[in-house]
Amino acid sequence: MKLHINPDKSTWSALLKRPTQTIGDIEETVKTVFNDIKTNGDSAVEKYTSKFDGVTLKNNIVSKEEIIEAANNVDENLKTAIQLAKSNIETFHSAQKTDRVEVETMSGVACWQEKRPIQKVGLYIPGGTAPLFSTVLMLAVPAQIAGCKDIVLCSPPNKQGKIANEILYAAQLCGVTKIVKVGGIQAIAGLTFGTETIPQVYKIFGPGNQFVTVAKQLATQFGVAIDMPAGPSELLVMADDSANAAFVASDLLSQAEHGADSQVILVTTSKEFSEKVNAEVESQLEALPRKDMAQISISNSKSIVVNDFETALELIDTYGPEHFIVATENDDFFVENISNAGSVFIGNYTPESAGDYASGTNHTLPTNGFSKAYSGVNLDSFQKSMTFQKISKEGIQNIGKAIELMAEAEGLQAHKNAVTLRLNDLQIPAKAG
Ligand code: HSO
Ligand code: ZN
Repeated sequence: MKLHINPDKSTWSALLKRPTQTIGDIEETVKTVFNDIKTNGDSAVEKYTSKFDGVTLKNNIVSKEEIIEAANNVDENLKTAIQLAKSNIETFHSAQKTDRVEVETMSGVACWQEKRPIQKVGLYIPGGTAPLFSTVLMLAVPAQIAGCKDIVLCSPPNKQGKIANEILYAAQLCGVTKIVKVGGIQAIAGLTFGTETIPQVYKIFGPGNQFVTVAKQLATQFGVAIDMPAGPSELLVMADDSANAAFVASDLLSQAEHGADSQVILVTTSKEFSEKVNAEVESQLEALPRKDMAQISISNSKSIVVNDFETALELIDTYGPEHFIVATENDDFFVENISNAGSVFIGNYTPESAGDYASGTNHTLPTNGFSKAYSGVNLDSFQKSMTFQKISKEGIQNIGKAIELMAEAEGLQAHKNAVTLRLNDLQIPAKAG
């Protein structure tokens, strides 16, 4: 990790720049696939699945038998672990339910706000060599708690035409209603337009490579909502001499192993501590199966030494990390004052892995500085707030005159009439104000 000591504020934005993403000509490919699937449905989906995933599928819907077989092939201890994680995620997300908000703004004018589930949601789970089935829990559990009716999961098939057993097991455990073997752009296009086999949905969730990310963005142009713009994983650790250098190094590596484009940053008030962490990173890295990937992301990562906690806080808020670990002698200072972070992990015994898998918080979080304005996935992501109002005869008399005056001033006579007719019906002159 490259060491930067007391960098001048004028250099922060260059220092904190994320590794560049090359969107380039991806957009053209995405548009072509979208058009094709919009016009030709499943036959186009089949074509792209054989082109991009190298397998031709006549039927891409996962059957009940396949799910049972997959569940039989998941190790019993792993099933218990998945159930524990599911239970914690359920507990935390159920607690996010809110009561309806109801007020009478004036006598006879009742207004209330209530959450209603998004009826149809699509969950995208990437494939690859190590499919991250934990993401199934993070998306399907809140979808089920929110009460979404159609929960469609799409994941690319491997060369044998299969989805990983763990993904299928987790999906059935968490109430997914339909599983389709389809990945990449074709999955997102299918969920956007609907095909004979892929149901159309109102909102698409989940991580993915650059093609999936661009496809999700294009989906929004067709009226489909998405969870958030996704990017490579990030972790920023704030630590001082009171932290454990080996623990910190293990946390940094845990994110670095996600991919060569992951970004990890250490901010510390102690140069000596940063050197200890560096040595630990080098030695722990050696034993990692994903060493090659982690090494690239570590070589792009930074260790930043600052003079005091105030400067550290400002720097962290400027970066807005996806994950923020704080292990210092005064964690409260950071916890109370941090403005921009997707998820915060506090103290020496709170590894980021806990939130990735099992503590209960969600691991689908804003990257690329989006934590400045976006929330991570939570129960609200699967619901909408709807407002209601009911006005009594007394109520319309109380607000009628104000509406009439405002409508008239805006030149909207029909708006005014909608009130006037009612007031006339009551045959009582409206009160002013
Ligand atoms: N850290 C990743 C999520 C994940 N980690 C899944 C392990 N499995 C992005 O928050
Ligand atoms: Zn992770």
